[in-house]
Amino acid sequence: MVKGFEIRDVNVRKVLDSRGRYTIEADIYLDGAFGRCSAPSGASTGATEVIAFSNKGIDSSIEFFNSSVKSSIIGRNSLDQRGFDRVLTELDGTYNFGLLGGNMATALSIANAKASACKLGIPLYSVVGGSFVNRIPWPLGNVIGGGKHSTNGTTIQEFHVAAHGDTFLKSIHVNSLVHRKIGEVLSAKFPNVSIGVGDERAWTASISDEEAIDILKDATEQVSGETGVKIDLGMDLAATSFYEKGKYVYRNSKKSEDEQIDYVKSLVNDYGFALVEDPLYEDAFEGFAEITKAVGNRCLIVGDDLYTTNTKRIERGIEEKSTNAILIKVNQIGTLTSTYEAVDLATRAGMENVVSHRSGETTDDFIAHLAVAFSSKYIKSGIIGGERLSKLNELVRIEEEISR
Ligand code: 2PG
Ligand code: MG
Repeated sequence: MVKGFEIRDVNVRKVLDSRGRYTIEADIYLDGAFGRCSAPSGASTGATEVIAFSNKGIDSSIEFFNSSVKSSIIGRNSLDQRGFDRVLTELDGTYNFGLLGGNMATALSIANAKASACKLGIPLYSVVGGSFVNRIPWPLGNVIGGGKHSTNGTTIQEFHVAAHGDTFLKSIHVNSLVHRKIGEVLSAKFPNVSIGVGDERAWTASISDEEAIDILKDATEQVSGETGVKIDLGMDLAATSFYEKGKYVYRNSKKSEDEQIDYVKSLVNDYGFALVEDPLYEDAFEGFAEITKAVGNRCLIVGDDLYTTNTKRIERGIEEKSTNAILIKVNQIGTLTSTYEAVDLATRAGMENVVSHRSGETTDDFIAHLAVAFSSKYIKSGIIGGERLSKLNELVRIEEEISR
C-alpha cells in the first residue's frame, strides 16, 4: 500500500436533504486527509434502481453498516476504489443494496474517492477521470415543471434550458435570466394566483404542457436575443410517472404508445428540442429506438429510468439502439465503480452522458467533479437554490482551474 492511504476511520450519520428528509453522510479519515459525502434522493425513481435505504428504514442501514461493514473498511487502501466498492457490494450481498441501502453505499464510495483526492492533493475529477480531462459540460437546468416534483404542475416533469455562454459562469447566469423571465411571464399570465416552485426550484403552475412549452420558447428567445447567447431546450418527461394501463395520461388527453412517439417527434421537430429524457415508460426499449431513429441526429434521446445507470440495461439499449445518451446518477446503482463502468460502456458505444442531480439534494458538489471526469455533454443540476448552485459554482471554479 502506498504510505498514508490506509483508511484509519469511517463514520456515518443522518443529515437532512433539500426536501427535509433524512439522508446519509459518510466521513472517511486517512492520515492527515479526509473525505465526506452526503447522498441525494430521488422522487421519480426508476423501478430498477437500487433502493435508497434498507426496507426497514435508514436506521437499519446505519445499524448494518456499524455491525457488518465498518470494520472491513478500516485498514483498507483508499486508493483501491474498485476493491472498496467490491467490499460494499459483497458485504451487502443483495442485488439492490437491500441491507446497506444505495444511499449509504453512494456516500461511502464517494467519500473514499474524496479522501484519496485530499491525500493526493489533487481534485476529485482528476482522481476519477485522470490528468487530461478538460471538457466542461453545458449546464442543463429546469425552468418549469411538475410531475412528481410538485403538485398540480405540468404532466411533463421538467422543461430545461442550457445556455452556451463563453464561460460556464456566463451559461449559468443566462440560464438564471430565463428562469427569472419565466417567473415574470407566469405571474403576469395568472395575476390572482401565486406561482410556486417544485422540488428542484423550477416554476410550477397549473398549466398544460403546451402552454409551458410556449412560455419556455418565448422566454428563451427573448433572453437569447438580449444576451446573444445560444440556448438549447430540453425536457425530461419522466414518462413512467404518467403511464397507466398502456396509456400516457396527460391533463386533458390520453395517448397510446404510437401517439406518444409521434407527439415527442413533433415536439422535437416543431420546437427544436436538443435533449429529450425518458419520453416513454421505463421498459419501452423498442419505442425509444423509434424516437432515436427519427430525431436522434439532431436531439439527444436520454435514458434515465430506462437504464438506471445499470450496465445490463445499457447493454440492452446499445443492442436495440434505444438512445444516443444516458443519464448518470450514482445512487441509482450505488458505487463509483459501477457508475464508471456504466459511463465507460455507453461512451464506447458512441453515446453521450449527462451527469444528474436528484430532486432531493444535499449541498455536496461531487457531481460537478464527475461531470468533468466523465466528459459529460451536460450536467443537469437545476438553476437556482443553494443545493443546486453548490455544483454549478464548483464548475465555475473547476473551469478556472482547468483553463489556467
Ligand atoms: C430525474 C430526476 C432529477 P428524481 O428524473 O431525472 O431531475 O428526478 O431525482 O426525482 O428521480
Ligand atoms: Mg429523469
